[in-house]
Amino acid sequence: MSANEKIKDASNYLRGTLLEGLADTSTGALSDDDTQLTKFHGIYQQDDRDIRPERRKKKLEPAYSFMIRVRVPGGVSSPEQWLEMDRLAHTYANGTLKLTTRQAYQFHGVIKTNLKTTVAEINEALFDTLAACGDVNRNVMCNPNPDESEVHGEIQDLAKAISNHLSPRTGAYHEIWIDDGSGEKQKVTYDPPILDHFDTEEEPIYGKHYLPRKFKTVIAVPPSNDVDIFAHCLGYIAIVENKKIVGYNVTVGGGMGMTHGSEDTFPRLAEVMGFCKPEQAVAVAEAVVIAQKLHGNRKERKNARLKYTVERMGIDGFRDEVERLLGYKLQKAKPFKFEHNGDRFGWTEDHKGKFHYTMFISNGRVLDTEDYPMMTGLREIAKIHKGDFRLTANQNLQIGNVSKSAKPKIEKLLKEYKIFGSNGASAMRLNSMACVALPTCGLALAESERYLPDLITELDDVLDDAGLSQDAITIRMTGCPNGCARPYIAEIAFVGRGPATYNLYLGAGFCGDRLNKLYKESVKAGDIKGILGPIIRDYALSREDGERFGDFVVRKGYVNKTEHGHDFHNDLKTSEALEAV
Ligand code: SRM
Ligand code: SF4
Repeated sequence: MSANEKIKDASNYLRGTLLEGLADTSTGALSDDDTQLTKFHGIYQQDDRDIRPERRKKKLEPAYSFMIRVRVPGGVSSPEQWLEMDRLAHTYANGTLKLTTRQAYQFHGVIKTNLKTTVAEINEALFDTLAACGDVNRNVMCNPNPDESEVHGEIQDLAKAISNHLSPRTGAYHEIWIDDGSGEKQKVTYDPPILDHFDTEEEPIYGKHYLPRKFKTVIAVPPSNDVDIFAHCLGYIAIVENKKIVGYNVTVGGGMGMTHGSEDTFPRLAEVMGFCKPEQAVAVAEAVVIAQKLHGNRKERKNARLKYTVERMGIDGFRDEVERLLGYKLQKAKPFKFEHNGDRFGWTEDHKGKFHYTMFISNGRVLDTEDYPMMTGLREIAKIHKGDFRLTANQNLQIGNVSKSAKPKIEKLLKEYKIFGSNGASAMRLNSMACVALPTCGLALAESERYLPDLITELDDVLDDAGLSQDAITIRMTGCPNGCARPYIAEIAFVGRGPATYNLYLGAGFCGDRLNKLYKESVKAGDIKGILGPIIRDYALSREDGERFGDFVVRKGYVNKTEHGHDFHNDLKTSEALEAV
């Protein structure tokens, strides 16, 4: 078993020595083993990397604090919940809210002595942080427009049902964070497992070792692939006939993370495994989770994700196992077509006459700056808004369910606080995402959130000159190869290698349906414009009608097409074509 498996084994269902560690005021940190367990409770220990060297010099312990991730199935919050998240960000965290690439909220900079109160207050706001991270099923994503059609409301319900069903049942979360002071053990009640594969009393689905690795579930409604379905362990593609969901194509085996220089690790797109009826969807999720629990690699964490299990067993072998656990066969998958990923900005009106306003939030960071008091503006909107706030899968925000009569008041506040759906940004910026990286992420090798906006400003000049500023091209950046902004399905991607140094990938599909390929290794930040500029200009001049940037760079031979995850590292580029360019 890997070290993490041993920690889980000894943890008494995720309790570890967390209560003791929280009470210890001699350090701002928790024990190493407990920092692995806090992830299951939605909490990561971090330190401020900007001041790490200075503190080391002064022989001080790192400036420890914690990141807390709030689980928001399908991304929907009420205005009251928004106000609470805003208040907690200012009271206990660093005064900003981070909207993640998986429709969740994150707080950064919460110190140990404030952890318990913050988590308890999150729960009082009717959210939780349980299973926001850790080796379990995490926040379930779906399109954030549940009122766009009846169908969208149904997938929102399915996201909640899967999220509830696959929540860990351990009482540890309540005992540690939501102690009511009575000294009584908190009772946790959840619906029982559906399938006949009961594990232990405390964790009937997961058992005491939980899953070998994190597990991610999403639901998509074609033609929008806003959730990037192929990047996730388990996915449901809604099949709609006569405005009704007749069932779902089930996808398995997607994932982004890899390690530089290790060809045994690679991003992989999920494959369609079959079709299930709406009433079977939750049982299918349980069966896929159990199949991964039984067959995932528990020795080597780097190869423990479901994508490697599916790669090893083959899609047919994996389907056979899921069907064995279900006790019935899945049907043959039905045709579907995605046309784009990313979000659509500005106002839309739904079938019920309600309005929804999607706004671009640069890398999901909600904060006030002198020029752009966005956080204050959203707070003022939340005070009068009767609808909801919906987090998208692309770090953006939708002010949802605005009535016709309330719309002018919201519009007035949007104007007053200079909030415009797309803020006049280029289409490339609107289709951009960067992960958090420095200074909080302990795994970052390079800047990401703090650098991508400036890089796009540089590239905007090239796009303007080439007449492409309104052409959508997906661009994503991550500070390391773990892939938190899903870079390997972006038409242009930068993946951190070292300080101000990135690998440049090109050629993914615009709908998130093809992986990209390494174009140039270890590019210095200052050289990026010079490298990308000529390719962008070539695209403007010689693209075919309607041809997307990702398809163009493949057709022109800048990179070869990646047909499958296991080809990702092969055949880095077509050198003759490069010479020709
Ligand atoms: Fe992630 C680890 C941030 C979405 C793949 N991710 C981390 C940690 C917790 C670093 C750590 O382990 O110490 C980062 C915390 C940074 C910080 O300071 O906040 C982190 N991941 C994020 C977020 C906040 C990025 C963002 O800017 O929005 C996203 C939170 C999502 C959420 O609400 O749950 C986030 N992470 C993703 C995604 C995208 C997705 O799921 O759609 C991926 C790629 C998809 C996938 O899972 O394959 C992703 N994160 C990883 C990995 C690599 C996993 C792997 O299979 O190798 C790690 C490292 C690990 O697990 O060991 C990681
Ligand atoms: Fe951190 Fe790497 Fe994820 Fe970026 S991609 S948040 S650097 S783990």
